[in-house]
Amino acid sequence: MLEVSNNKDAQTTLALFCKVVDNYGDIGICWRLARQLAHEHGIAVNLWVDDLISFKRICPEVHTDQAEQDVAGIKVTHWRDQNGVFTLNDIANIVIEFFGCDVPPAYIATMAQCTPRPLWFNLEGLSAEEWVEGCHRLPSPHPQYSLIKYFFFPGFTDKTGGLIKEAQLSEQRQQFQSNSQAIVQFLSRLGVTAAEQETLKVSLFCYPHAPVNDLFEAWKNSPVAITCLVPEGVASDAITHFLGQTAVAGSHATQGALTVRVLPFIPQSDYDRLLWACDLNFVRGEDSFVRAQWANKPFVWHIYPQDENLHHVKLKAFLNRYTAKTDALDNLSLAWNTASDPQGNWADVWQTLLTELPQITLLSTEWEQEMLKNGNFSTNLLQFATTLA
Ligand code: TRH
Repeated sequence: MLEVSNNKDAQTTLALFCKVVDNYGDIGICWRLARQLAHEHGIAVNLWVDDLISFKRICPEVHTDQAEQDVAGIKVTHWRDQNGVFTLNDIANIVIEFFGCDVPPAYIATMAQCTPRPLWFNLEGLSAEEWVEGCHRLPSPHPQYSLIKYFFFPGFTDKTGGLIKEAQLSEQRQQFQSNSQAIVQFLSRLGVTAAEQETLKVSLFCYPHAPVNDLFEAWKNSPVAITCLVPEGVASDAITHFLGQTAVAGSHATQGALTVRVLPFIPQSDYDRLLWACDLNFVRGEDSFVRAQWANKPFVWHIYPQDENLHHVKLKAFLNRYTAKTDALDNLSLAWNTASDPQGNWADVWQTLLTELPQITLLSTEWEQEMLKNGNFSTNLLQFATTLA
């Protein structure tokens, strides 16, 4: 047990504050971390989240009308505003704010009255850029109180916090991937037909501005049949255009070598299985991007867009580090993020990548082993916390 309270027998408590800026990545990461801290480290976790509707999309057990609820052994508090009155008993031993999301002022003021002081971390976004190593674990003293907040960065090297990965994940993935019946049952449950399951299966999760139409044109002329599985709500305009009807779960159409099938938006654990079941995954943001790396399948990342194309710098920083790739994967990744112009050569880029998919799949296993050498994000965080306690 992490000893950060006066009472050595007490269970360590942790408050994780999450504001959903947009989409599902903020709550997706926090929910994953909350579960791991509770289930693997025996910590009493209180997840504060401002948007229960987004949370419910990835975790259907969530009730959107409850101020407090228990979900999978984690206390979930609907974080409605910055007000609130807190006593010393309300304050957790460890406080994590996701992405500088501003813990309520009264909570911070009460933290400052605790003995010992809670350990306070700001959980930062994932980037492969060099500067991350220099900022990881940096202290930031509070201007008013005797409190220090530490920046903690996920990352791809041993000078960062590493990546979030559950202890049993590789084993679960291997069991699933080696059980063809389990894969058939899973895909059938999502409505994927037996014939579609025989084709090259590609999952598609991207932002609306991705050049989906260009890729679909290349796929229509692909030498192998492709089934593109796209959760409802993703790239809806492009999917509707292809289908010739509104893109709702269950709708599908075939043009040339390409079948596009719209899936329901699935719970987070099923999304992992989808990545494991497909031959190639298009992922985005941060959490699905990391999960694709644990799927041991080739993937193409659609990075979250930033002003002045800053995201292109981040994309290239990752591609420079990433070893499970070929030139064709680099080319498609850059074109997919409009960081390069394939000048009408989408078909060439695709066909080269297609022949290299088996090689990239093998390299993905090596990448996973490399990343595991950096340790696990939650364990690294708790080890760092122990040094501060
Ligand atoms: O949804 P994202 O684009 O999220 C984020 C946010 O935009 C955030 O503000 C930004 O900081 C970050 O990207 C970079 O992509 P992400 O991170 O991949 O999160 C998606 C989550 O949704 C992930 O936990 C997987 C989950 N998911 C499901 O549970 N079911 C599904 O069907 C799909 C497609 C995803």
